Amino acid sequence: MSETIFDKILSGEIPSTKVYEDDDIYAFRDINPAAPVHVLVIPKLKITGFKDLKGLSESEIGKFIKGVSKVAGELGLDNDGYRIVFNQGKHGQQTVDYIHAHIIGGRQLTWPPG
Ligand code: DGP
Repeated sequence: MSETIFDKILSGEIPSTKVYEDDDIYAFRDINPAAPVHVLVIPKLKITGFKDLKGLSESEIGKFIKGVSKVAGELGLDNDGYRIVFNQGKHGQQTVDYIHAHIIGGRQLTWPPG
């Protein structure tokens, strides 16, 4: 698995604005926010994308998803809501091959996405 920009963010080689970290996940602000709140959450155990979830145990997946929920709550988004996005592959416009959940909120979002 080749090293990605998110590997470097996790190691501290590339700076990021951290919003939350525990033993299992790291959350940081997206460099190109699509909304007033736009945070990326990665599991510390790397897989390349959503299609590779089988590479994590059910416990690890649970910790990741629960972590995403916790971060969204700590960002103050629970009341008004938010969107979670996993971009996968070319058609999904995934640009970084390290699985990441986008937490997007802080304004009224529209549907469907483009
Ligand atoms: P995706 O298209 O799902 O692969 O989204 C990757 C996101 O990563 C995109 O919204 C921009 C963000 N991003 C790319 N490079 C950096 C970086 O160096 N720092 C931060 N904070 N975010 C980045």
